[in-house]
Amino acid sequence: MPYDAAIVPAQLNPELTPDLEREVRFFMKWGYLVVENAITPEQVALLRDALDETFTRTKSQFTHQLLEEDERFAFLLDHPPIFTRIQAILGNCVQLHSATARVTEPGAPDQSWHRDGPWPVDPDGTPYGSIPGQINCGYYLDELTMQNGPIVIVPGSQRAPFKPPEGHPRFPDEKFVLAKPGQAVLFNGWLYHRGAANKSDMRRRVCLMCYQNAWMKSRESFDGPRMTKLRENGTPAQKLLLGGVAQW
Ligand SMILES: O=C(O)CCC(=O)C(=O)O
Repeated sequence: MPYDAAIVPAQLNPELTPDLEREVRFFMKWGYLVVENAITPEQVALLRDALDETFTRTKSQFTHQLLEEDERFAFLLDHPPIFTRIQAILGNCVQLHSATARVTEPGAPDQSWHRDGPWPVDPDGTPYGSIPGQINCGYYLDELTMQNGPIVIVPGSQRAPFKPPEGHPRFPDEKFVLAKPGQAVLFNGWLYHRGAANKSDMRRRVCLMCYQNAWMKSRESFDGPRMTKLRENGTPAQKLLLGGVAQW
């Protein structure tokens, strides 16, 4: 399958500022990073409107292929405050795994602990050095509280060479991330995580943009009209993100 070789980055790693280096170190140690001012109040309002309209249409807890649903989601693909950090951690060869919105209704129960990928983990990687690289970015559009169900994580668990337990038992060092609209929560797909029960009387809305090494398989095909157009006419990074190198 031919692909445009010009969309393949010339270097694997970008140059990092000292601040970015510090954030990368934090992420590598703990498996998550809360990014302040990731989106503006105007962008929060725009995403809320777009997601509310999408949810009215689909009536579905999950919206997959989110970027096809509404033009207002499009900027999330390579939104600089996040994409810069994704590239700082994963390198320049990055592909989108999926773009999803999740609307958690009042009364929704606790999610079980899970990892997003099926691949086993070894903290040492393989002799070659490979470790599956996938980072999810949650833009929480409602302030997370202990009532509406924060995302719960076990910092450092991305390196555990065993699966999380079934259900949602407590971990002594679990952390309830009380994210605010405007912040974004980056988390390693192999971090033990779960959304807590929504005991409030309001919906809890999140857009999840999931990135990975460009050589991993994506969940979504990005073959709807909006993304097909962008893969043909976008920047080299956008083309790569949307699976511009499908096979080689
Ligand atoms: O709802 C959340 O905060 C986490 C979502 C999640 O882990 C998932 O959809 O797999």
